[in-house]
Formats: sequence, structure tokens, C-alpha cells
Amino acid sequence: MGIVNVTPDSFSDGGLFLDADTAVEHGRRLTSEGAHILDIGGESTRPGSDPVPVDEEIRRVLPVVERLAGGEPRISIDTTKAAVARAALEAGATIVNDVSALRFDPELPGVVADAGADCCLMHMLGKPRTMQDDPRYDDVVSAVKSFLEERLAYAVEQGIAEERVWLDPGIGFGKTVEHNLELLRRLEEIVAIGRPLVIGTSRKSFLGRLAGGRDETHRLPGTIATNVLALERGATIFRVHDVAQNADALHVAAATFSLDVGEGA
Ligand code: PMM
Repeated sequence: MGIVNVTPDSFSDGGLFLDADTAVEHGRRLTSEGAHILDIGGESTRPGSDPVPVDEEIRRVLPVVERLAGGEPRISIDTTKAAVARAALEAGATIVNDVSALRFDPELPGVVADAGADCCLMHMLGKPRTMQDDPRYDDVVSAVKSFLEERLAYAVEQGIAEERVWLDPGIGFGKTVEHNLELLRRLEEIVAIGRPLVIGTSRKSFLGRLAGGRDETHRLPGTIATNVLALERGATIFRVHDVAQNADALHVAAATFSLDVGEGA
């Protein structure tokens, strides 16, 4: 899953692809590098960030979805808002990636259900504005697992088919470095819920901290290390900025682990 952020303020690529032409060009590049999904987002979820008004979010993402949708790769819309999801699904997106796990907009489940779209539900502690203010858990893995089980049940109750739901432990969303590592170490416990697992470590700050303070542009080796570990523990969808390099590493790792990933890595 290649990331196309059409935002001025995402933590690692904010402002780079803000106009539609540049974002589309970037999406085409990630496609040529082997992305099977393009995840298009118009609202940053960086720690401390504020929500974007719905009209502005639609204005950012819609022209990009329209031009990239319609074949391979599939298009995922990274939003918490029903109106943005509806517009993107009408324009050809087939996946809704919701970092709020259907907690922020009561109309979103209906939009996903009516479209028969796939839906990624992610764990986050609270909201982006405050999530990194001293996050605490008794046991982070149990807390994330219970949360995802509860949100999966809610999605199904709201009419979304269970086989359409993907889950994501939300690396970096209300978690310390140690919380992120514990989740990666015990990822099988989340995989055991039985739905496809999405993992998003790409260029995140804990990788910088663990590697002597590397900035966003020097976190690819750490990203690859975590993705290989996550693959071995059962993750199947890898949300990344650097598709070519992650795909190479994941294909080699999959062959070594004798995992049948085919063209889907
Ligand atoms: N991370 C970000 C945004 N959206 N969605 C999912 N499912 N999982 C993630 O880990 C995730 C996400 C933040 O990263 P970005 O600002 O580089 O897009």
C-alpha cells in the first residue's frame, strides 16, 4: 500500500504532493514500483494536528482519486469522514482507511456498507491532537486487541460484511517507543483475530529514535526491518512511502519464510 498524502503537514512528506498533478504523478510512480493499493489522504494525522474542514479535504483528494482510480492499483481513501469517503467511493475508490475505526463520524459505517467497500479499522488512543500526551496501557497488546475486536463487532452490526474488514494496530497513534515495539513483537496476537492485518511503520518517529535520531528521510532501513518482522508474524498489507525498496525486501523475506505472497506483497 503506497502512501499518497495530499496534505501540507504530514510528518514525513507534508506539502510535497499538495497539488493534484504532483500527487497523481507520485501515485503513478508508486504504481510502477509495485504498489497494489494507493492510499490517498487529505488530512494529516500527525501528533498534535487539527482536523481539516470537510470541503477542503474533498477538494484535495477528489481530483487525485478521480485520475488514479479505475483499475490497478486499487484506491484506498484515508479519511475519518463520511462525506469524503462517499465522494471518493463514487469516484472509484474501493477501500476506506479509517484511523478512527468508525468512532468519529456516525455516518461512515453506512457509507462503507452501502458501497460494499473494504474498510481498514485502526487503533488510536483518543484523537491526533492529544494522542501522544503520555499514553498509558496496562498491556498495550491486550488493549489494542480488545479495541479492534470491539470495533470489528460494531462494523458488522452496522452492516459492513466481516470479510470486508481489515485491522491495524496503529503504530505511533497514542504509543510510546516501547508500546510500538511490544505490538510488533506480539503481532500474532492481533493477527489471531482472523482479519487481514495492515501495518504502518513507514518513517515513523520511533524508528528515528531507535536509530540514533534519524530524521524522516533516513528511516527506510528501520521501516524495512519492522515490515519484515511484521510479515513473519502474519501482517499482509504494508502501508509505506517507499514502495520499491519495501517491496524488494518483502519479496525476499517472503521467499525465505516460504510465504506465498505472489504478486500481493
Ligand atoms: N499512519 C498514518 C496515516 N494513516 N493509516 C493506517 N491504516 N495505518 C497507519 O499506520 C497510518 C494510517 C500516518 O502516517 P502518514 O502521515 O505518513 O500518512
